[in-house]
Amino acid sequence: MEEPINVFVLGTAGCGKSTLVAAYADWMYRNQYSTTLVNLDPGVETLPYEPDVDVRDLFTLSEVMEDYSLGPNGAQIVAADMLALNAKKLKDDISSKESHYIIYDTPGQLELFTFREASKELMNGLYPKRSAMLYLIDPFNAKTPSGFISQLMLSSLCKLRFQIPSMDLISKMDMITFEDEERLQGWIDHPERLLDDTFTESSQTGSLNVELNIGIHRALDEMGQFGNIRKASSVTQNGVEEIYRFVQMALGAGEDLEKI
Ligand SMILES: Nc1nc2c(ncn2[C@@H]2O[C@H](COP(=O)(O)OP(=O)(O)O)[C@@H](O)[C@H]2O)c(=O)[nH]1
Ligand SMILES: [Mg+2]
Repeated sequence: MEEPINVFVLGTAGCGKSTLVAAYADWMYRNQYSTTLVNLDPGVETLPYEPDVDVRDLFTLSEVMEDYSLGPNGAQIVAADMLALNAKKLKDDISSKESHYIIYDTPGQLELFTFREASKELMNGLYPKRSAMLYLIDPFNAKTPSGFISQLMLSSLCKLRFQIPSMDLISKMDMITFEDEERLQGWIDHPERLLDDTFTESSQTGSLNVELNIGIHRALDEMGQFGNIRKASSVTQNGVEEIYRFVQMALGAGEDLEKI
């Protein structure tokens, strides 16, 4: 069997990863594409979908806390490393499902997944050549220019770390006001407006660092960060089909998967 397509959903805590996995899976099922859902978050209590492969069957965060006498922060670091050590086991479980499409829900703490070597090892131990990622931007963390820029920079760091095709997606679109949506779209369509607003925002704090603002803006622009931002809602499912199209194109998988 050809290697399956793998989609990793990344983003800061609470940005809507697990909910998007549920919405995406729902869309896939309705279109009769076979899909395997993988939960990589050992600390999550309840999920809005039924995982087919679940890291919590191997270990949970509370077990790690107890076994190693650690608090939640220390346990999360150990858990991130344990995830990589279990890459082979996870891959065996995933491949036993014989699905063409795998969606991964990643741990709540983005920095643990992105900045530790273990996560790269995990990804490399799975299907690195057939993997893409979705970086979710929580619109409530992107209300100010510096908030939005921070999200774009985190997304760039994820791209730098994993070096796989990536799509930025503003989540929870059904929750934001028309004004907030207009402002965000204005920044996406006219990045120079974002730079102007950054100056206004920083000057209000009395510590305007012109070089820093211009340098970061230029770097994001040169990386093409502004040209590739989409919007979605897991409640209305608007934007979900676009994710599927993006992944198919990005991984050279053609227009459509085989139906079940
Ligand atoms: N209205 C609405 N709520 C959402 C959406 N996506 C996530 N949420 C809510 O945001 C909260 C955090 O979502 P969750 O998926 O657990 O975030 P995670 O920590 O990134 O996995 C939950 O209360 C979700 O119900 C969305 O598209 N629309
Ligand atoms: Mg989650």
